[in-house]
Amino acid sequence: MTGIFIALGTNIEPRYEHLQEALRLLDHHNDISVEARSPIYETEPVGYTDQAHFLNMVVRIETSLEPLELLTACQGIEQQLGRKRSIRFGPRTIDLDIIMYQDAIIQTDVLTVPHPRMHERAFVLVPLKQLAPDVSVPGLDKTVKNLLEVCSDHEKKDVIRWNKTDLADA
Ligand code: A4P
Ligand code: MG
Repeated sequence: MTGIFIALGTNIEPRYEHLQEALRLLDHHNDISVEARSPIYETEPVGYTDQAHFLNMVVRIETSLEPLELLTACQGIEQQLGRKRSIRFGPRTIDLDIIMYQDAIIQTDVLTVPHPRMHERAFVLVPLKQLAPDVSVPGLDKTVKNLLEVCSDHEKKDVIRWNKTDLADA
C-alpha cells in the first residue's frame, strides 16, 4: 500500500501557525485523519524565486474521500486560511498539494496525481523520505529514496531542518 500524502507549504508569516492551523483543520475534518507528520523544513523558494523562504512538510493521512473530494477539502482549508491566488508559484499562506493517493494515477484538468513536480522537488522529497523512503511512486516506479538520490545537491542544500525554537531568531 502506497499511502495518501499531502505536502504543505507556507511563506507568509506567521508560517508556523499557518502549518499548525492547516494540520488542525485537516485532522478535524470528519473524513480525514492525520496519521504521521514529517519534520518541518525551511526551504529556498523554487520557481518564482523573488519571495520569502518557505516552511514545508509532508503528512500521511487516512481518508474515505475520493481524490477529487480530497482536493476540494484541501482547497477549502486553503480558503479558510485566507489563501489568495495571484502569482503562480508565488507567496501563499498555505498550499496543500496531494502528492500521492495510494497507487492512483490521475490526470484530469483539475487534478494530477502523483503531483507532477514532486519527483524533482527536494522540498517535497526530503520530508516525504522521512515518512516513506521505500514507497514506489506510481507511474515513475522509483522509490522516494531513489528520486532524492538523483536530485541535485544544490536543491538538497536548500532544504534545512527547522525547529520551533528558530522562531526566536525571526
Ligand atoms: N492541481 C492539480 N493537481 C493537484 C494536486 N495533486 N494537488 C491543481 C493539488 N492541486 C492540484 O494550484 C493550481 C491548481 O493545481 C489547482 O487549482 C488544482 O486544481 P494552486 O495551489 O492554486 O496554485 P499553485 O500552488 O501556485 O500552483 P501549483 O501548480 O500547485 O504550484 P506548485 O507546483 O505547488 O508550486 N518553493 C518552495 N521552497 N516550497 C514550496 O512549497 N511551492 C510552490 C508552488 C513554488 N515554489 C515553492 C513551493
Ligand atoms: Mg498547489
